[in-house]
Amino acid sequence: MEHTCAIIKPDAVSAGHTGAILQRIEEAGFGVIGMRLVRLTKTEAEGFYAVHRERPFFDSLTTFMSSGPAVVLALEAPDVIARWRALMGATDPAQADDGTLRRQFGNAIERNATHGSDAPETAAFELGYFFRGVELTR
Ligand code: 3AN
Repeated sequence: MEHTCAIIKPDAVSAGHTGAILQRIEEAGFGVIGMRLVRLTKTEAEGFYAVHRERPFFDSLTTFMSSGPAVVLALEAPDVIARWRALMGATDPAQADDGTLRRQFGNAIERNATHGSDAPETAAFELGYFFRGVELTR
């Protein structure tokens, strides 16, 4: 079994796509073992995206991620890191394949509806960031 941290970003939550995205997650067969509605502070968003601190879009990205409620999920399934990233599609919604979440719900490379961890190490960091001290089980 593998775990990943998925986020329904503020653009998708405010547009009313939370339910549709959760339905796609359930249809994919991923176990939802943690779920929180969070309103990140700018500082919390900066901590979450610390690996991108030197990127030119860091300030804009963390401002966006702290602009409204987001839904953070802990997902469990075999190979879920790659499978969730496949369901999301490419980072830029304009480049994402038809049928992917970012194609359907994303607006721009920054406002791209969803997040997913990119490796087991980042999944562990990100799940610890949002579910520290919480037992995650089915
Ligand atoms: P992914 O989320 O697909 O792994 P990363 O890790 O390269 O993509 O980027 C993290 C987040 O930073 C993306 N989800 C996106 O919101 C934002 N981002 C990436 N590239 C850009 C860019 N060129 N301009 C603005 N925001 C970006």
